[in-house]
Formats: sequence, C-alpha cells, structure tokens
Amino acid sequence: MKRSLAFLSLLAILLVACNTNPSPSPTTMTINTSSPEQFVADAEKKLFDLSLKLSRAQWVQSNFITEDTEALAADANKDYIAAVGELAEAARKFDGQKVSDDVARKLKLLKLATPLPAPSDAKERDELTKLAAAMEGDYSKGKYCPDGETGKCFNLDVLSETLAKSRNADELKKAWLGWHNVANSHRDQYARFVELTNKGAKEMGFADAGAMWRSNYDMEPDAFAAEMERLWLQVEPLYDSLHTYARKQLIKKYGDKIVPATGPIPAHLFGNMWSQQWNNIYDLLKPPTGDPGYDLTKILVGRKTDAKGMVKYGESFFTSLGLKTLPETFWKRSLFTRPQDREVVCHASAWDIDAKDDVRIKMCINITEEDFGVIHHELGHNYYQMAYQNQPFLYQNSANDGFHEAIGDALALSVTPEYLKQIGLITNVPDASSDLGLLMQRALNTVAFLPFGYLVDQYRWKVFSGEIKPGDYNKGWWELREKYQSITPPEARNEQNFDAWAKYHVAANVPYSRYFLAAVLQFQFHRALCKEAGVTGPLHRASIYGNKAAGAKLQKMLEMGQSKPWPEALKVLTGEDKMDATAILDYFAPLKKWLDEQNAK
Ligand code: X8Z
Ligand code: ZN
Repeated sequence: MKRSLAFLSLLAILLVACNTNPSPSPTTMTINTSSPEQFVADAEKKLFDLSLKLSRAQWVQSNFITEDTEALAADANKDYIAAVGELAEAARKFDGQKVSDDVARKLKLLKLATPLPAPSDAKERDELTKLAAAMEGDYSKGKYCPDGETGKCFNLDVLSETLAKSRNADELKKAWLGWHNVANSHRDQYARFVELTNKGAKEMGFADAGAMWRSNYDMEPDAFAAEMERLWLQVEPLYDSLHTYARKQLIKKYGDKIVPATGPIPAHLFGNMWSQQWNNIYDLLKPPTGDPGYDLTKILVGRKTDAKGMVKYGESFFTSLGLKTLPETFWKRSLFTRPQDREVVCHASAWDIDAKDDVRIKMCINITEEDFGVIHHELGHNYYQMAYQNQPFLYQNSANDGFHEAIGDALALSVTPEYLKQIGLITNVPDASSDLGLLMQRALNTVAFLPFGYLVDQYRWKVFSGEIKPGDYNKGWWELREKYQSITPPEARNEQNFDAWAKYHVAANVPYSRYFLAAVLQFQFHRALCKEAGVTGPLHRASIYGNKAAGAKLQKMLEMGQSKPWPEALKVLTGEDKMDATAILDYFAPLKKWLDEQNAK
C-alpha cells in the first residue's frame, strides 16, 4: 500500500505562509501546547489537512510522472514531514508529564507518522523530499535498452515476463542483468538520501532511521529485531526443504553447470526478478502426482476477463463476508492498466485519499493467477482503510504494518478449488490426491518469500546504522541474499552495481519487514477465520467465502485501526496475543513431509 497516509503530527494552528519558489519551510506553524489533549487534537487536524494535500499530489505524480508532478509531490511531502518534525519537537514539552494512555499513545505515534523523518534544516528537507520523489520516479521509468537509448527498450513489465516465462538460461540472465543495471547509477543519490534520513531520525531522538522504523511495533526496537529473528528461525527449516527440492528440479532443467550441487543457486532461474516468489516456475517444481489439473490464468484469459472483471472477483469475496461494496469513486478513480501514453508508477498500491471513502488502487493488471492474488491483497488494504475511517487521525492505520499487508492475503488463502467452483470458474473440484500440487503452488508464493521478506530490512537497518557503508552497498546486499535466500547473482557483480536499488521498496523507501510479518500473520488470520466460520478439514482446503460470522469478526479488528497495541487487535481476531509461525508450519506440514522424503532420496 502507499504508506498509508496516516501521518501524524501535532498540533496546532499552523499558518503556512504563502509560498512561492523556493517554498519556505512550514516553520511558520503556530503550535498550541496549552494542554496535551489540545495539542494532540490540533496536531491531528493539521496532519490530516497536510496528508490530504500530500496524497493528492502523490496520486497525480504516480499516475503521471513528469518533472513537474515530482516537484509538486516533493513539495507536499516536505510540508508534511516538516509538520511531523515540528510537532514531534513541540511534543517534548509533555515529556515526563502524566497524560492519559490515549494521549501518550498518540504522542508516540506522532513521531512515527512518516517513514521519512525530516531534518529540521529547510534546505536539507527540501533536498530529501526531492531525492525521494526522484528515486521513485526513476525506478518507475527504468528501462533496459540493449542497443542504447535510441534502440528498443524494455521496461520492468516486459523483463519480468521474460523472467516468468523463458526457460532459456541465457535469455533469463540477460533480462535479469538488464533490469539490475538500471540501478547502477543510483548509489550516490541513495547514500545522500540515507544521510539526510538519518539526520531527521536522530533529531527526533532515534539512533538512526532503521531504529525509528523498528520502533513502530509497540515494543523496543531491539525487541522487535529479536521477534523477527524468532519468527524466521521458526520457518527457516521449511524454506530449506523447499530450496533443496528446487535445486534438484533446477539441475534437471538447466544442468549442473548452471545450477551447482551445493551452495547458492543463481538468482535468474526462479521466475521472478528478485527470486522472491517462485510461483512462475511451478511447472518445474510440481509434484509428479497431485497437480490440481486446472490453470487459473488460462481460465481467466479464456473467458476474456478484463482488468475490471478481475477486480470485481476480488470485491465480491469481501462483500460475501458482509463487508460493503466499493464506492462508485473507486471504480472511476482507480488505475487498472498501464497507460501507453505516459509514465506511471506501476508497482501495485492501494490508496486512501481522504480518510473516508475515496479509496483507490493503482495497478497495471495482467490477466494472471498471480495478479488475481495481488488484487485481493490490494483490496485488503482498501477495506482496512474504510473500516478504520472513524478512528481519530493518528489511529487510522493498521494494528502494525504487517496487519495491513496480511488482510487481503489471508482472504486469498480462501481462493480454493471449492471456491472457484462456487463462483463458476472451474467445474470439477480436484480430489484430495491434488493436495500436494495445491500446497506447492501456495508454498512457491509464501514460503519462498520468507527469507526475502526478512532480509530487505536487515539490509536497510545495516545501511542506516552505517554497518554497511556506501562503498559496500552491493557486497552487503549479496551477503544477505546468500545467507537467507541461498541465491547468488547470475554472474559476478561489483561495487559498480547497486542491486538492492533494483527493488521498488528500496528505491521508494517503503519499509519491508511488514511483508515478512504478513507472511506469518496471514496464516494465523486464516486459521482463526476458518474456526469462526466453523469450517473443518485441512486449512489449505478451507474457504471462508460467504461466511458472515467470519466477516464480522474480521471487521471488528479492522475497525480498531491502530488505536490499541497490536497484540490486543490480534486477540480480537485470533484469541492469541503473539505472532506465531505454527499456523504456516501446520498449513504446509504435508508438503514439508513430502519435500523431505524427496530430498532424502
Ligand atoms: O509491494 C507489495 C504489494 C503492495 S503493498 C504489491 N508486495 C511486496 C512486493 O511486491 O515486493 C506484496 C508482496 C511483497
Ligand atoms: Zn500491500
């Protein structure tokens, strides 16, 4: 989702002087600190006003990338993050004062209202927001031009399709290198960005920007890092089993000259630009027996489903649970397909423009099973946003950011063969002998993702803390890729390259731990929702489609937003107050057993 524009800030009546070029900082803001309650109320009002301007400017920028829209978005962001910084500074007045739990929570959330902490120096703030807008724009416009700028160029969509479909190792390598080399020229820009972001974080009292990001989980930053590690250690053996089996199958396909018998596997062979989800190579990894016998992509294409039709399938899942239909404006204002006449940010996102019902998605939809899932993911964000709209501004966010990412994915776990039959997309439900194939398909999406979900912020935490220095940006990245994913680049890379930047969330400064948490949480949510729905049998066959009781329970948690520490929200839905990987482990237990048998052979 677009960093859910639940920014904070505090307070008060601020008067922004009229700005011409270059725009002055909003240090003209007047802050009413007469009482903590008044301060928080004013801050929420101020931040809401600025966030509305920011989301409109960012929406236009992302839908129409030009120098001008980038400048407008950078400007709006500058005003917003400046307000956050100034409000956070003013809030120090209440340090050590006795305030209600509610005010204390809001004062804390105020500081965390943006992943981009602002330096107090106006020129530096200006530079930082310009860098941020330029990096997202440059990433989105990125192209591989094998014959130079005047020849034919390929964007990420096209290169990703090659990664997904080609089974020619040379072709795969070319597409992989083509995209990753787009990032080569961005190291200095990113290093400066890190410097300025850290400066902002330090001024707010955090050790660095990574520590600031880790502070958003209702626990100390170190405790959160330990929590991530605990969950990773729970799931690591499952990933290892899948990786070992993948090696065996990839050797069969590409030979042991390309795929080594031990050690990390070349990254270009997994069907995905970042080797983060492996569903596109299901054909190479499918169990010899147990294929479900249908191909959802082929069915959707065969029925001439268009992008809007794809989104309609997603919406009807949510409404079957008793949730409301998407507003008329969603259909009018969303972007569903890549426009041919202009540059846009195609990385899928869900938006909440006005903290009411003006929700939208922006996505360049392909008619594929993969995007069928992504649509549920994005709508999960929109339904969360609509559910918490009556919360005060500082609580208009998910319990923690992993919850926001997990909702749509949890519902997509209910897209089972039984469900597809109910909605008329298939005619026969494959019997239990297909379970291995179904589990493999899911595992290639979620189990394969786990180490990547974990390492992206391991990387940025080290970059922000200075443990990985600009001169080692690529080395540091590949050490983590090798350690956690056990993959290696298709050919030797060096410090002329900056491969981490070839991932959207690095270039666009979106924190990533949320996706690792979501990979764990979605199974916990699914287990709890199925229990509420009274659905019995194995969880990979269970669907809550049409179950109003499950929908009501879900809605109850969504409506809480970020008003309470996340364990309380988790308890409302699941009865549990800890994030726990046993749900994902139980879900995949039959596959793990089978993989280990194959791997032992
Ligand atoms: O960025 C996303 C969503 C938007 S919040 C499409 N995801 C991560 C990614 O693409 O890297 C979903 C899975 C992980
Ligand atoms: Zn998302």
